[in-house]
Amino acid sequence: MDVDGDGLSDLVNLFQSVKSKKVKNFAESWISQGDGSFQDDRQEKSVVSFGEYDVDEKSHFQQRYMPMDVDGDGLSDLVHIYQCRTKKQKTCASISISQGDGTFQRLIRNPYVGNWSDVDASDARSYLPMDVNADGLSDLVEIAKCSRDGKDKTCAASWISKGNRFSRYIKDEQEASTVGAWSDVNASDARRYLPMDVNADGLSDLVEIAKCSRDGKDKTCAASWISKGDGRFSRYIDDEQEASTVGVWSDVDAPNARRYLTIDVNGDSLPDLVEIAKCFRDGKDKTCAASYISKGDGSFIRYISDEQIASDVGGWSNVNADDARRYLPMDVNGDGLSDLVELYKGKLRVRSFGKST
Ligand SMILES: [Ca+2]
Ligand SMILES: [Ca+2]
Ligand SMILES: [Ca+2]
Ligand SMILES: [Ca+2]
Repeated sequence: MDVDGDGLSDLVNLFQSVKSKKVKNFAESWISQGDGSFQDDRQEKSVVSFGEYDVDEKSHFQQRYMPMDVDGDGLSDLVHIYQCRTKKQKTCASISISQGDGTFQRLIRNPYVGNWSDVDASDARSYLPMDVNADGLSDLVEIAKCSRDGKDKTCAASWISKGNRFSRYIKDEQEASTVGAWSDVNASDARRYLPMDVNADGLSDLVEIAKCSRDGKDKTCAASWISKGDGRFSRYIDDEQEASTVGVWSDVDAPNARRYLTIDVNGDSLPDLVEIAKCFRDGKDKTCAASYISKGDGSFIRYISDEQIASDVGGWSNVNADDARRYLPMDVNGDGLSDLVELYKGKLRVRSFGKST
């Protein structure tokens, strides 16, 4: 996220501290220097406090923060998603607007953005920050279990940013769009959704990453759900379009679970999919990145050829281990191409990725 609006992606560290039975949330900004390094150069201002909870209140570990530009000024704001205090059956979203100096101004209104489901429940809902109507204000898309024609499905409902609040598109009764079958969130075949503008029309779409079967083998498939600009999503071309294969399958809860990032690898302005998976190089376990290029029609193809060897992007650590490596796509040097930032054991390393030379 860009904290200070200089076009370089910065890092924000969110953490909690417990004191006298109170849990406090903090945000600490690390500003990108454009050379791959990050500096905590806001001194005492860099740590900002957000909300306070009783330690006994179950909801304190049920909350999430999302970086997104709610008011469209180019500075990433923070949205806090949590169980509403009074209406316990609802999910609330409170907005903290970035002031551009590493601090955030929390807005008073806490509008609800859908029903509540416990974060650790099998039908936990998730929220994705994305601009579904291309007005420059980042919206929230709620991914939740729904029922259609007697079957469990995954539905996406849009909550449109008005700059200082979110409102359900058109009206509360608008039916949420179906974006695939349902799989329990904590199941080994849980599906994941990535926001990305697949067809480059400025409206952010959804890519569904799910287990599929091809020639009798388990694979990972990517299916595109295109934003219509009115809060709805529809399957590219038609429901029969076959989802693209984007690697073999590994269980989502396995130590070698593969991860997917959206990065424009070939610089054609269409975001592509990068698969992060365990690989074996020179007798060692490594982390590899393989690219699947978006064709702009909802499909993805393996870069160059199936035989292309995936790039090694660092050592391997199990995904569910304490020292798990994390990879973040972000434009560190402002050249418009995403770089891959590897976070591990308190260290940080930047690898340039894609077509930049
Ligand atoms: Ca903003
Ligand atoms: Ca929007
Ligand atoms: Ca689009
Ligand atoms: Ca591309």
